[in-house]
Amino acid sequence: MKEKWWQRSVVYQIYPRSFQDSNGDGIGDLKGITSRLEYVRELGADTIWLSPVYKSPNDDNGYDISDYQDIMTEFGTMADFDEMLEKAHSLGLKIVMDLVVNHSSDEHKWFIESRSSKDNPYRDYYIWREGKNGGAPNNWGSCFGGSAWQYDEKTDMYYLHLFSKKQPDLNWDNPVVRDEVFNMMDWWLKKGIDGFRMDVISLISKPEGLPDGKPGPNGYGSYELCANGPHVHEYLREMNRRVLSKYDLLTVGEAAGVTLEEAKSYANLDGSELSMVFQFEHASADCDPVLGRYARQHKNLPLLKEILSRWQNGLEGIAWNSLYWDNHDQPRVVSRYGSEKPEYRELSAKMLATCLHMMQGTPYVYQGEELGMTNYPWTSIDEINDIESLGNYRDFHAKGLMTEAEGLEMMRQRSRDNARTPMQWDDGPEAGFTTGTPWLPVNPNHTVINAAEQRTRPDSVFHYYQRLIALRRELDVIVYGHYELLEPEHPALFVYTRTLGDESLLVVCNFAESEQAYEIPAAYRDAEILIANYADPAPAGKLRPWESVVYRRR
Ligand code: TEU
Ligand code: CA
Repeated sequence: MKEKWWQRSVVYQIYPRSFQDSNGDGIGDLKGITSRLEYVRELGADTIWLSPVYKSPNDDNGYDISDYQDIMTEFGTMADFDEMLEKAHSLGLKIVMDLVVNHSSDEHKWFIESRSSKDNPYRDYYIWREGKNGGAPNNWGSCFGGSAWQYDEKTDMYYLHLFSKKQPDLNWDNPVVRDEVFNMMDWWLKKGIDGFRMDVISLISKPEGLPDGKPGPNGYGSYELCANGPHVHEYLREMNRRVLSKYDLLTVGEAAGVTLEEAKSYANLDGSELSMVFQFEHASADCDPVLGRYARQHKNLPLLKEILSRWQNGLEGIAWNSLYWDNHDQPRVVSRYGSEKPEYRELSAKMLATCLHMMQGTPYVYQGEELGMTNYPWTSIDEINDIESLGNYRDFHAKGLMTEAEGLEMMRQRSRDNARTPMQWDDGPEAGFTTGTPWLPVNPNHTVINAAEQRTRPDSVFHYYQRLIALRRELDVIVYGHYELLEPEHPALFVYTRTLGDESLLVVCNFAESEQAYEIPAAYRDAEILIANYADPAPAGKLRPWESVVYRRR
């Protein structure tokens, strides 16, 4: 099969609000991004995924869009966007835009029309239902806490919002909605962008009759039946036929609730739907079994290995994987699976990078991950801005399931704001992110973790990522090699091989702060070391804290 460009790519995700401010208002912007494109090039990523930059009242930081063909006031103008795109292309960087079309903002003109009367032509752009037994049409809870239904007095009906009440869900069963979305996508593609990351695309097709869901701890029912709903593949194939297939794009569907079987359709190599999906199984491997994501972390390495390995083996030759630890919704991986201790922070960041970047699929690096940035030391829930962790905390707190102290600990471990504190460019005031007051505080550790310092130090996390990215360009075995997990039950070691013809890699990662006894398989004893996170060669018979080594045999 002919290689698609995105099969060898490494994508760098930019969360514009927190990347680089250019005018001192404390909010990152397009001109700021343009000024930092060389940095992304230097790292070696070839594609940028840009979180939403569209017009938005910012109830959910741009994931609530009020005009899909305009730019958020705080981020600049369409001319700024065009300039950024042109410069990116001139540097050989592709730009993938976020596409948020499961819902719009309630301030979008479609919704303003829709809510104005029952017979408005835009009424069926959204999902309106009569109340039931004096309450909401069903028991679904919103992802951000509370009910998924908002009562609207004007027409005495409820509208559905799986996220905030300022994010009403679009009605994809209406063919006119699909026309609107596809035309808008085409408009951006004609501008020359290189693909889309599709926000919660797995949720666009709602189940027939909108049945009640299994009640969760907060008292609301789950809307899980919306995931991979009845027509989702039909709609994506239509999108593919009418829009995507006319261009050479990277498309990645954010697919909450996706299973391996479903992914074989979404991300099939036949190109009928999308290039790949973001699955959530491995990102949920450390969640609380009862309260879910917004509770204390429960690490379980054998489970994490089982999930990632199942996806590696399950999609091989059929569909394509995405690979990620961090994004704007996840806590920082160093704090999550590595160590924040000064003596181990960089070792663990490099080990985690090795473990992911040696797998099959397209790796995504989230801004600051390449520096080993960490979670923020929040001291009060009042400091949190993130609508999701706050909403979930409120529900649990109201039900007596979480004290305020537990809530604060949860925020430190899990809040999305850990990923959203400003990018740490240097050790100066506000880490070089802004000359004003940043919208979220800069992590005090920017005096030791910052890009300026790491760019000049050869053994930094930054340079380690740079090498991993370069290796993927050089070695087919990293792109295509068959994956096999070794030591599945080992509680601390993540060990696997990649094999392509006569060439093979052995990847050994120690996920613990303690030394682990380990004899490498005989076949690799004389193998060359491709990359390792300790300066001196791996000692025989053991792995040191957070050590990772990749052996190469030919
Ligand atoms: O995220 C969807 C989503 O389901 C996550 O918020 C989810 O709750 C969590 O990450 C996994 O358990 C997307 C965007 O990435 C997010 O920033 C938006 O807030 C959300 O959609 C709504 O647009
Ligand atoms: Ca700004």
